[in-house]
Amino acid sequence: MAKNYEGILIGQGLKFVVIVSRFNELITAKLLEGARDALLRHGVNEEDIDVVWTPGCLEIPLMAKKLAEIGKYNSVVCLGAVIRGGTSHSEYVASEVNRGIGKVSLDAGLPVIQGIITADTLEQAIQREGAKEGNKGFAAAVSAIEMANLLKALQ
Ligand code: INI
Repeated sequence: MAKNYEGILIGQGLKFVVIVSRFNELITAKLLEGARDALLRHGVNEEDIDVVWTPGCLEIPLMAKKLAEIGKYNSVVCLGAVIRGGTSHSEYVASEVNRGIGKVSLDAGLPVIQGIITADTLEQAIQREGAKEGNKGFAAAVSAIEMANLLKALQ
């Protein structure tokens, strides 16, 4: 019979770092709140959560790479907000940050979780940080716990 592997949603004993972008801080501060809430409510100890702020989303992949290399964390959670109406190079920012986070995760062999909101308008972004569509920071943190435990289960 096939054996199923799943990541449990118990965070006790796991260490996380949340990278959060200051750009669009109105939104990203709420994503951070959601991520912290999820980690704490799933049993992660307060002292096992580090938070690192970057100027914008574009700086997140490098920071994620450096933090993954330290070897201290079970997962890195990346939070940011790209609002298309914001500046002309928002498309570039969105695609680079997604590509970068994916690459860091594969290179490091560590769950580096993408919690970047992309939205056409500020209003749409607000929906995604807790108003109607749930908080993407919360969801990203839950994925981080699940993936960290799944990797442990497979080791
Ligand atoms: N950074 C973001 O986090 N979100 C954005 O929407 C955004 N836009 O649209 O420009 C943005 N730009 C800044 C970028 O991340 C860098 O911090 C900046 O280019 C300096 O490298």
